[in-house]
Amino acid sequence: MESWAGHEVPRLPGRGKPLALYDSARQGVHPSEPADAGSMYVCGITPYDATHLGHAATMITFDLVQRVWRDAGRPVRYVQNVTDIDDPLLERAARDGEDWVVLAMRETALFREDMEALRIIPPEHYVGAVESIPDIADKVEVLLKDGAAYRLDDGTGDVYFDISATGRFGYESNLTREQMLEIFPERGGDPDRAGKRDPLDPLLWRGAREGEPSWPGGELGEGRPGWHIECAVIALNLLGDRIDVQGGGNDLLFPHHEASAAHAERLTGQAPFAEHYVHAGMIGLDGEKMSKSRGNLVFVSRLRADKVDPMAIRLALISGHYRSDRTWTDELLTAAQERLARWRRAAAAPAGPSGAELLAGVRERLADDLDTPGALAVADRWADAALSGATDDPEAPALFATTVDALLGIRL
Ligand code: 5CA
Ligand code: ZN
Repeated sequence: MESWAGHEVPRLPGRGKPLALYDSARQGVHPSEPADAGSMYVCGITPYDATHLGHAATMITFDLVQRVWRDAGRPVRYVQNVTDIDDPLLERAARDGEDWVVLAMRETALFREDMEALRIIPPEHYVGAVESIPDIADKVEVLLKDGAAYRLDDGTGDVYFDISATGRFGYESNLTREQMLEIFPERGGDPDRAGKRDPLDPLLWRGAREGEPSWPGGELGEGRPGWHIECAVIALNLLGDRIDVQGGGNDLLFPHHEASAAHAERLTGQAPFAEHYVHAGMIGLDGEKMSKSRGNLVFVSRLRADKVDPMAIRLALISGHYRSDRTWTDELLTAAQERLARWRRAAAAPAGPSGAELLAGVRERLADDLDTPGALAVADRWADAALSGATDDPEAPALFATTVDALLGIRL
């Protein structure tokens, strides 16, 4: 699938620090120092509605990972998916009397535009579920033959993964079985489906149904893939058996990332699938998670249509730490607009305090689990001093602009 257009990322003098990131599996901050290129897989949109600020915040988080890795001298291999076939897409298309393919194409096109406006560095591979179906079907067949999956004998052709197949199910989310059983049905799982070995076993392949799209699945028969196997297979095919970062919002901690890790680990015989499982906090509105199903959404495209500078949206979203669940408010946006204007004035000042110290400070904060509030505080201090007439370094305003462009994605 086509990705979006990138922007040039300016090079900074010297080299950034190695990135330490919080890993949900180990429940702590650990160095992420890929030996060669850093490999990252990020769970992308299910395109049944426009990009909202929650999606944007998650995409910005992983954009920062990419920027910090690059600045530390690591090339990056980055893959993102589009879940362009799944129940929510079909349900929305049916509700609106629209062709699901047209809906998916339109919303994916809008997402690309939003990503470009927000200056998100595009993934090397942007991959749809539909185009991956032959590969996914192959891998489901392997799991079936291997005894890690089973077909229900109710004539539907549905295939499930046996969560006991890796012997370590649960290590990624660190949830108790009770917690898993509670969350599973809220996030697309079907614990009560008759004939499953374990209520938590996730769907790998859904046999064809009347009135639903389906594709040839070889020995599996006609059908369509389950959600978790989609991400496992796309990541394995394009990034290899082990990846540095598996990313997404914290709504994917369980079951999505737990199940895709288990699928990948059983297929490769290696664990863990990802060195770091990185989860961005949920952006909410009026105290509730922003989600398509709740309908409490602020769309990036709406703000852009209202002539809000995408750089202010970006600044507002990174003013909180990526891991914390946080709320979008008008005040947050106003504060970001004011900060952006102040930074622009400071970048146009004739001189400022030491540019080298500013750069070192921003690098230091970002390398510490992407501490953007800390990085913004460093930049604010520099900007305030430049605006109060500090004259130490005439090169500093230019370096300030390059620093926030390269490391924070904020073009002044
Ligand atoms: N297609 C699947 C992932 S394979 C999916 O979750 N799609 S999504 O459209 O619901 O979300 C796209 C990305 O945005 C995911 O990484 C998800 O975790 C993240 N996300 C969804 N809602 C929010 C929110 N309110 N705040 C922050 N991130 C969010
Ligand atoms: Zn995913």
